[in-house]
Amino acid sequence: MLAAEQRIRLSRGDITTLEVDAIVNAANSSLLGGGGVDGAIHRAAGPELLAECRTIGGCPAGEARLTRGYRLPASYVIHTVGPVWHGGKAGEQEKLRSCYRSCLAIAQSRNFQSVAFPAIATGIYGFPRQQAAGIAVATASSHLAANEFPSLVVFVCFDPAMLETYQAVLGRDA
Ligand code: AR6
Repeated sequence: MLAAEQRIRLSRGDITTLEVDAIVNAANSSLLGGGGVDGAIHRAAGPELLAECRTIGGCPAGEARLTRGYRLPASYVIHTVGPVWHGGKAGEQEKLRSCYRSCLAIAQSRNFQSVAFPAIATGIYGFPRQQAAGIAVATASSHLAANEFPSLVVFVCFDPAMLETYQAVLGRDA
């Protein structure tokens, strides 16, 4: 097993194009779709994804739920619900940590090799980017140090500024 650091990769672009075992969706608690990455994932996966999401009955912030990937190149989607940013004194950091932990626990329990994450909560939900990237990397590193799966975590950055933020947090380029 590679060291935790070597099992983290950065990628720039659209998460819906990635051929991984699972991509993570930054959903809302209804799990019935929305804007941002959630909208892109539902568009690319097709209406079967929404149909499966309807059977789940929602998901509280900080937790995660698994569905199939349908028309996506990824086999599965792990839907998680980030915290809405209210200034940082309402438990937002712990909720975001819990999102990453919950998704990674599903990946471990299903023996997934590769899981790709968007920057959960940093768009419409307004979580500060640098703090969110720090939580993402720290939570993934501690999971990877203690677990065999996933073998690889990919952090997908939708824009160049987000890529720079993750590069700074990781102290390397890719
Ligand atoms: N691939 C990768 N990253 C993306 C993509 C994409 N195709 N599209 C956007 N991002 P957001 P949130 C980045 O707003 O803040 C939805 O309506 C984006 O640049 O998608 O958790 C849900 O239904 C940002 O860095 O999610 C919820 O109501 C990151 O993904 C709400 O938005 C997350 O931005 C969730 O808000």
